[in-house]
Amino acid sequence: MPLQVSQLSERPSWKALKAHRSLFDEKNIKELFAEDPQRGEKMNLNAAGLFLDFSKNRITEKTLELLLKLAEESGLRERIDSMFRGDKINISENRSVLHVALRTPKNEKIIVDGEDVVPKVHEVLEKMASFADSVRSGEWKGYSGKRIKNIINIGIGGSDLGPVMAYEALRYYSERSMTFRFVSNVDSTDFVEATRDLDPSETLFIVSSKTFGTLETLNNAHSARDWLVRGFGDDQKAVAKHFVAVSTNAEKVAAFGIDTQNMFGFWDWVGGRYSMDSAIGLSTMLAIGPKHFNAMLAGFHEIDEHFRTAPFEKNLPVILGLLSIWYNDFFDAQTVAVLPYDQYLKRFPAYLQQLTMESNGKHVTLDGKKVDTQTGPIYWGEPGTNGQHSFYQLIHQGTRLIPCDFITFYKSLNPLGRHHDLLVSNVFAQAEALAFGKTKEQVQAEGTPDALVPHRVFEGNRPSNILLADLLTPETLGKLVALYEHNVFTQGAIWGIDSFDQWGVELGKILAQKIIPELDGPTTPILKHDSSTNHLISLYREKKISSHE
Ligand code: G6Q
Repeated sequence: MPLQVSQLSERPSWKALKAHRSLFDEKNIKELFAEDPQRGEKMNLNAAGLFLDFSKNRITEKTLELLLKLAEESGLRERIDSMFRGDKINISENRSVLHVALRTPKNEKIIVDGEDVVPKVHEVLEKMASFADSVRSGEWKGYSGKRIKNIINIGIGGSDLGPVMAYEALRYYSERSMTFRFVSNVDSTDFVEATRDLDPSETLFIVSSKTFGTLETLNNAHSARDWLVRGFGDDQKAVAKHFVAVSTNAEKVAAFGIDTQNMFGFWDWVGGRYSMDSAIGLSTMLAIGPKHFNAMLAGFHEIDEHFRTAPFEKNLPVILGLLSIWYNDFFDAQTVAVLPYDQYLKRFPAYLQQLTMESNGKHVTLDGKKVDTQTGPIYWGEPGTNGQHSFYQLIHQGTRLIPCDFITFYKSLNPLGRHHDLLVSNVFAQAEALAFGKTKEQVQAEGTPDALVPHRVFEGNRPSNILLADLLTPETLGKLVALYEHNVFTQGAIWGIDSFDQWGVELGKILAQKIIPELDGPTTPILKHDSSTNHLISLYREKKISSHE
């Protein structure tokens, strides 16, 4: 039986890990490699087409054993089974957490509230595919009979980051005769810049919003409708051919004026940040076509099955999750850097920021008690090699510990001369330098003047993982995303938190609603905020009025 979730620091394995951690005050990664010459060949995993080298970590076999024990004591197995069974594990919203159902093959069943959800998933996928085919082939025409050339996804947070990331990641496979843009920010600049060079008669908007009540998305959607209708001489009938919606809320979609025939649904058991493979991925399917989209789903499913069935010691997401816990909770590492060495993955760190930090940025356990350990680390990163010429300095020689995940591929989608070898050599070199550093003796041997030696010493002992796959395909992208989804799940299960709610986002949505009329109302409002907020509101009104005079 798992212990009470609030007693994490009391678990025997946690205490044992705490004691075991002192070993690494004396022993660094270099010494660990010296002790076992085969370490680099042993500490890796190869599953579902992904290869993970985790040998350059501050761990021994004993560490792994204790971390795996922690996973067991924390009831991880039971939590995984609960998720796949469709139990309502998002307890603060009383919802199932079933993004895994979005990629479940047709012949399998997942029952939620007495109903098999798998046929519903495939029904929507088929509707998306026939729509995508008709737009891509030119069969679906705009109101004036022109072919649709531009797709604009309007959404924010989970209804934007996944689609943007996937479009960028899979651009190689995209229909190059079409233009794809993403509008998310309520800052009008976002919408204006996205549409400034487009012809409304060739443009299709996808309004993506789970709730269809999000301020940013609805405002952008209204501006989009005005822009479109203006382009058709104020003919409102044009909307039907140029707007589709992705939502769980048919009523609000209809109220906005989009025919629910042109709506693609999903369900409350799909969290926003876990929705890029639901109908929220409609822009992705329009870009890459149904066949590639299905390959992406197959990639997701392969990792789902691996996560569900592989023993923990061979389970990629479990090992990655445990390593994060190790540094976050036992070494006070506050962040994890994700460093994709593939230009197409340039938005992957931004996508992961939401996935990881919205999921595990929690301060109470499932039973509502304050956590007694640290929870979610800060995820951040940039594609390589660019980061090497900026922030890597701090990772190499700063005072903070920043575990890194390097991601790269054996092959390039755009082979060109020596570029790919140079790219990959940088991954290997960075990880090597981080782990092994450069000693005082090595620096001196290079003839460095004494005064400069300390500046040129690299302590090393900086941990990293290297994740390798064959080629960035839709299938591989699905695998990578599922890998991090379940890594996040593993961490959340150990901390005993609800990784699937987001009350912090909800608060922001409510607070802004209160201030809007105070900024744009015709009469001076009576302000009842703190003195700073009151002053800022008054100042803004004053400047706004004076700039209009
Ligand atoms: C994700 C969050 C959040 C959400 C956005 C958009 O998990 O819930 O980022 O996706 O706030 O919400 P809508 O899709 O409802 O517009």
